[in-house]
Amino acid sequence: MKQEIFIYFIGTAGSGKSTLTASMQEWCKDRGLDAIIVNLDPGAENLPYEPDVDIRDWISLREVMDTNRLGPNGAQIACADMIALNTEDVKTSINSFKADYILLDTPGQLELFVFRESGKYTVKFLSPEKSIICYLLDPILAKTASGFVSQLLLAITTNLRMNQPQINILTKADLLSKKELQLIQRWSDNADEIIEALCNEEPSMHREMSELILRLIKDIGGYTRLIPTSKRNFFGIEDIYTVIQQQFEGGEDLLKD
Ligand SMILES: Nc1nc2c(ncn2[C@@H]2O[C@H](COP(=O)(O)OP(=O)(O)O)[C@@H](O)[C@H]2O)c(=O)[nH]1
Ligand SMILES: [Mg+2]
Repeated sequence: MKQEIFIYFIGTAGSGKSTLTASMQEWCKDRGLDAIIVNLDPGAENLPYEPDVDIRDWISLREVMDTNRLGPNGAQIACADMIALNTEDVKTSINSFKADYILLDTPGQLELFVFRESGKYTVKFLSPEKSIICYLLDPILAKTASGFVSQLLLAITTNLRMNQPQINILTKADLLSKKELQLIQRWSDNADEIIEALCNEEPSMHREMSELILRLIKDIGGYTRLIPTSKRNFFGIEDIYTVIQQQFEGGEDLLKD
């Protein structure tokens, strides 16, 4: 019996979605795990992998621009909405592979998938029970306390919109010094530290306001330890795999055979 776990990679533009999708498939293949990649970005260019299922087979950004006389931004939005119109075909194509893990790379701009109805609809339609979101935090945007907190708020917004189990991941760990990585991990562990850091960074910010924001994050459950990853040496991929297995405990761990 195939597990058919749907794993979505979501994050701001350039956060490393396509790269992590590619690394995860390679990591799975090296261990004999059956993972396919679905590209859900109609505007994707130069992907670092060969998609098994590709939304660009049904939707062409260039065609939408030409036919509707839209600029690239308008066309991206139209294309994102069109994903929902093609879910039936995408599902049929995915099912034909009978894979255990379906890795889905989402559109470059997070808002195209998270804020519009089409993304939510697609996730529900493809697999209402066995979907998990990997939310990617870009360390370049998370080095300062206020940057880190705004990234966490985006992660929560994604959780609120998609309403699926979610893992928060800190990508590109190789771009951080050991000290910077430890600091971000401490922030993700300890609300008091981040409040302190916020107040030091922005003395004009009311302590009360930062405490309220942090309490909101904590209460909603977005305050979980981040999993750091890097495209170098598959760093962190095993940790992601372990959390996914724990999430769907009913499924057997295919590595334990
Ligand atoms: N140093 C480093 N660069 C990375 C890593 N992951 C992604 N990148 C780079 O970040 C840029 C954006 O990555 P991409 O996967 O296209 O991001 P996407 O827009 O979220 O799909 C590319 O130049 C990648 O090579 C990483 O772990 N380490
Ligand atoms: Mg991408």
